[in-house]
Amino acid sequence: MLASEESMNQTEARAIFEKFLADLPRGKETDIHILADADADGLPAAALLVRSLHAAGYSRVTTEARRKFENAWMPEVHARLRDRNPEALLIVDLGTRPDAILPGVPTLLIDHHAPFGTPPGATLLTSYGTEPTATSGLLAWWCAAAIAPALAQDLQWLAGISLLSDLGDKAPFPDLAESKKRFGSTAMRDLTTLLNAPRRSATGDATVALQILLEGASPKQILASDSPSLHALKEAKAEVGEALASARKAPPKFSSKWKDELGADIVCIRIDTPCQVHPLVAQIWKPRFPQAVVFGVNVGFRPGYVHFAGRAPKHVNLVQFLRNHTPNGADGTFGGGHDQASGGALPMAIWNAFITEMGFGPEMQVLPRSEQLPAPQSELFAA
Ligand SMILES: [Mn+2]
Repeated sequence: MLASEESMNQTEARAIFEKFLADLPRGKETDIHILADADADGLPAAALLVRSLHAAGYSRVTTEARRKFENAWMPEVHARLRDRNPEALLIVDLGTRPDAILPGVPTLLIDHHAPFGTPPGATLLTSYGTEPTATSGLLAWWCAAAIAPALAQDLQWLAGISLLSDLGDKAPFPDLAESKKRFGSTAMRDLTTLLNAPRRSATGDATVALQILLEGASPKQILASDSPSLHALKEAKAEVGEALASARKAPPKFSSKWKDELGADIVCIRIDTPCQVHPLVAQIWKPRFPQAVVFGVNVGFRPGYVHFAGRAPKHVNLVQFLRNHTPNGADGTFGGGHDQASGGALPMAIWNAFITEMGFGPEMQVLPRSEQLPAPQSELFAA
């Protein structure tokens, strides 16, 4: 939709959003459903959209967070969405692909990831290809400001959290510094960490995190609330912390096979946990191998699958490399994300072929659980 030399700015974003709303089949009575990513960018984006739409008089707006393993192009997800019988759909921070979601239902995708295409008939509001690249939360804040400006001012912290979560403390948007000043940088950071915990936990259910953002007045108010929801976030954070502590002990393995094409060595760290800590593992090891592509490889995240998350140095385009090497049988998420932060999920057999192709040996092969050899006996009991 946008040529790369154009820049997605607030004016364009609000024009796209206002046009989408103006075309809704039943105006402010339209049943609108929002499916958002479960992280601290997608969740604030969903909260901003719901709260501003309500404030603007759209009374029939609901939202949910993506569940573990889900994306917006799975038949199970489509079936669940269809059950709600929405008259309009917003798909937020979940990437964009050329395949239909709910055919015939007006759909707006708000996103900033490397696109694969746009579903037929859908509207795409993306900041991808513009520098700096606005997060989904910031795009949603621009949309909110178009229809409920006073509320958007009060909720600027939601945009700030999305910037902190996706782009870090140095995100080149004035909204971050401004919201830190208004709402407290420590409170914003602490809340960001808590919001990101449930989707990384073994259940991956971020419903509570979303609920908190649909109701909360500010980060400080939320953190002081002592509510069961806040305790649930703290428990998730402790669970993820434990999983990460053991995952970070795994040793790195190396391959130089694709150095010419990729411009970097590949480093794999293999872990085995139901928690979504493989992206964190890649991030933790990245400073140790600043010139390499680092993959956090999780063989225990989803039964029968291997999930991996890569982090690449600035001169490497990991999206392009992965799309060039997408194995047959991969789903449409392989090589999504950002140029320096991409990955995928593969059924075990396909993973084994893929990682051999990447130049790794038996240390990265996986076997179905039932075929795994018993653990070697300890020295003590050896004959
Ligand atoms: Mn995002």
